[in-house]
Amino acid sequence: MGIRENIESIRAELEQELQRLDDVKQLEEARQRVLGKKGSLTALLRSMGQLSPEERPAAGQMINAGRERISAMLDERLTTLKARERERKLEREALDVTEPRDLPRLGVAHPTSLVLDEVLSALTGLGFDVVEGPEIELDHYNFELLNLPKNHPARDAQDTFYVDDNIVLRTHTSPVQARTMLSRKPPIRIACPGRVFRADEVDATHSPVFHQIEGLVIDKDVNMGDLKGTLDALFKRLYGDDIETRFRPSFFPFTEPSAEVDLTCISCRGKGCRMCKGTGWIEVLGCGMVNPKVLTMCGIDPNEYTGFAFGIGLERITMLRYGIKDMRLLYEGDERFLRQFR
Ligand code: 2NL
Repeated sequence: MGIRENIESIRAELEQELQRLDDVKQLEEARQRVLGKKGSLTALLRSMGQLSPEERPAAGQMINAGRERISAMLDERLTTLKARERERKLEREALDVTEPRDLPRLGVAHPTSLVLDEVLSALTGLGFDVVEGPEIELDHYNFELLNLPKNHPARDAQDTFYVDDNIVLRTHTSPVQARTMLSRKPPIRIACPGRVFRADEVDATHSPVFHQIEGLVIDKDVNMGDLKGTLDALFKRLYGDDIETRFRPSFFPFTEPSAEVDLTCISCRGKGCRMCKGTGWIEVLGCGMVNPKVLTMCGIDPNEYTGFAFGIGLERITMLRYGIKDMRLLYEGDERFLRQFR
């Protein structure tokens, strides 16, 4: 058999083999069998030694041309196999990102926060600014400026957490308002939410840490009617247009006159139920006209300006809003309770 036929039969055999084999590894083995050190085409090249010097150049050219054709054929097949392997790998490793999984456990807003947000958005809707201040407060701002002088019973260590002689955990958010009166000029319209502290034992209606929102309005000719109108508007926004407020006389050292405010019972809407003990009314806050002594101490002339203030216990209205019977539920962080407010 001549060299040409020899090359052709190697090529034809390889061509058939390439069609059968279907991975890169097999292809590289086939390449070695033909073009490798001990490959059939390499053997053919070596056998040229037996040819006469005149025959060698033509034979060498033929073998090299054959080598190039075979090499190109191998490379073409290699490209096809690589693409196929890549396709198979992608298929194998495919990940269905739409497959449903268990949902992550999400936290929820605390019911007290939900009510705080509602009240604050109602108050800001009425033109109030939100102002915050320190929880650890000077006696001066917490008591003195609010007409609770030294030896006043509210200052007793039984009711107040003292840090030292002059520093207390604030017992209300009023010191934020006192600071604001000292730093801003009227008109003032502010809502002051925050954490407050009283040395109380824990029970179903008391906690040593609780939350308040106080409101303060100072301007020319502000009167008790403005106070009533503001609170009416606030609670109608919160609970509906059929909700009314009722004032009863009361006493606070920082307001004069002072009132306790009842709200149409939001559980029975005034008809009388267990929650309102059949009266149709529920007590929700205390308020009054800012005591002129307080205005004076806070740098505001009571002959030029008057004002009203009110204080809401946030836990109390949260309990009313959701029918929660025991305040401790609001502090314990029990998921079974909190989940219900999702
Ligand atoms: C309540 C009712 C109240 C105030 C808070 C206040 C603040 C300033 C001046 C005058 Cl700076 N008053 N706040 C007024 C009336 C009632 O809270 O039941 N507190 C425990």
